[in-house]
Order: sequence, then C-alpha cells, then structure tokens
Amino acid sequence: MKIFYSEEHRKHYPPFEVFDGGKRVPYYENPDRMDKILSALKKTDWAEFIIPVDFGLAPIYATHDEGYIQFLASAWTEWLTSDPEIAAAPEQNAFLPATFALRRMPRVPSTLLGKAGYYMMDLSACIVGATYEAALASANCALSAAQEAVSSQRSAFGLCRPPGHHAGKDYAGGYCFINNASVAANWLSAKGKVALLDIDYHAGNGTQDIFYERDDVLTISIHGDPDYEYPHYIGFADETGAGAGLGFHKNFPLPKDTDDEGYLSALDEAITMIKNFAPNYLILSAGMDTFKDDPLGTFKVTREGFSKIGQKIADLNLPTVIIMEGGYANEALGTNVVTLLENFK
Ligand code: OKP
Ligand code: ZN
Repeated sequence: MKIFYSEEHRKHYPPFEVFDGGKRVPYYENPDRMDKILSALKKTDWAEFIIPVDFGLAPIYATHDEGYIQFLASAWTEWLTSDPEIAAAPEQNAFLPATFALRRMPRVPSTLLGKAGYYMMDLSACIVGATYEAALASANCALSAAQEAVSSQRSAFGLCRPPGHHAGKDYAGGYCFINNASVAANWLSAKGKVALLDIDYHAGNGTQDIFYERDDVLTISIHGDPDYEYPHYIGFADETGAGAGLGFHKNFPLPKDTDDEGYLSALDEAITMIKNFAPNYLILSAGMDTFKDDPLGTFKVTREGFSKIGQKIADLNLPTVIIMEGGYANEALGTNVVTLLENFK
C-alpha cells in the first residue's frame, strides 16, 4: 500500500497545551505518535512510503476561508515580533488566544489576538513556528493519497500530522489546523461521488461544518456523545445536514465505555448508509483513540475490534483514502494502525 508521509510535521511540537480546567500539560498530539506508526509499518512487507506532491494553495482555499488560512500563515511571526519575551525563548512558547468570539460575532477582528479568538475554538491547537508548514504538508499527504486512489483505483494511506477533522472552514481546534480529510474529499468530489466516514473517538465537527449544506459528499461520524465528550457543542444525533445537505450528514453519538460489540453495531448502520449512497470513493478519517487504553478516550475498542472495523469497511470494496487523525496510546498506536490498514492492502 502506498503511504504518503512527510517529515515536515516534526518541528510542529508545541511545548504545552492547555487542558481541562486550564491545566498546562505536555502536548498529547506529539511527533512520537508518527514514530510509533512508522516503525510498525516498516515491519510489514507491504508498506511503500512516498513523499507527498505539493498541490499548492488552491485545494486548501477551495475548502477553507482565505482570511483564516492567512491568519495561520502569519500568526507565529506576528506574535514573535510583537513581544521580546517570546522572541527571547521561542521554543518555550506557543501562540494561543486568551479570549474567544462569543457565539461567533460576525466581525473579523483586525488585531492578532482578536483574530486568534475568532479563528480558534479551544486551547489545544497551539501555533508554533513550524505549524503552518506542517499543516500544509499534512494536507498534501491527504491530497496525494486521494490522487493515488483515483489513478490506481486502490486504497492509499495519508499518514497525516497534524490531524484535521476538528478544523472547520474558518477555525482551528483539537490539534487540527487544516482539515486534511475534507480537503481531500472536496478535491476528490470533482472525480466521483465521495462518502467520508470518521471513526476517530471525537466528533468530526470540522468535517461536519465544511460539508453540512452539501448533498454531493455524505459525511458520517461515530464518536463519544458530545453530551459528555469534547467537542461538547456539536456532533449530536439530530444534526443531519441543512438545505440541500439535509439527510447527508449523520452522527452516531455513543455512550462512555462503548466496547467492540457496541461500536460494530453503529458501524453496521453507517456502512448501510454508505452502500445506499453508492459512492465511487471513500475517505476514512482514521483516529485510533477509540482504543481501550487511550488516555483521551473512554471507549473499550480492542485490537481485534480494529481488525473487524477494518474488515467491514474494506468489504465496501471502494478505493479508500485512509487519513490519519487522532490516537494517543502511543505504545499501541503503531500496531493498531497496522491492524486497521491490513484489510485495505
Ligand atoms: C483530537 B482528535 C478532553 C480534552 C480534549 C482536545 C482533544 C482533541 C482530540 N478532556 N482536548 O480528535 O483526536
Ligand atoms: Zn480524537
């Protein structure tokens, strides 16, 4: 299987994130995640690593707001040049807002800090010097995997970091800056009919936002109920699309402690919906944080569970663009990714 991967992510490693209750903790979404996945893939006899092609900014702007992307591109440098304390110790710092635009007031602020609270939904998507370049390279991994699916009509893997599914049209959040899966899905939607299935533990709010009014891309997310879980405000069962897109979005909010059996029964329903939609391509937002030992999840999915999940999705028999999202149980992450991917090779 062709695996699109770039080393650009490595320097996007903020020295902290602001966690629940305002606690400063080490960055969960760290480069070690990729090392664990790489080393597990390298032990197989089917992983073929390829450096992604640069698709330029056009497919990014086709999915995201221009002002938002320009904010991502310049925020760190503006921050650094605005404060000598930051400039003196850039590696100990990361850029975050301290205010948030209450219920998205419509005026885009003119200042850096105003923009930050407008374009960011939480305190986990820290911006550092390497963030923008890493986010672009990550999107190029997704786009390259999509292009490979078109030309070979086989499945391909975008080993993306940073992840993407929490990034909306004009906001960052949940370790995500550019919505890799959505950028790829939008690009792919010009080549055929696309369904996007998000199996990350957290609701794919960004993907939901981007495709909510569209009927040409079916989006489905299976996740911890936002009633108790991040992102808290979106991902409920009654959110099913709007306008032309009504009926083309589906959320499966699941209870705490969901095990293989509970997960697989929701997945069966999702798969039936995808079959009825009859797409030419599938994008799979593959987060492994449903795993029983994940520090950010409450589900109890096992390694055998990932094998069955992969099998059921692969049985759709569609060229599938698998996009890496979350997964923070680093010691098991490599094995879990290989277990899922094996079904698509
Ligand atoms: C990103 B992805 C939970 C705090 C959550 C952000 C989580 C982002 C998850 N108590 N902080 O979907 O894996
Ligand atoms: Zn997640």
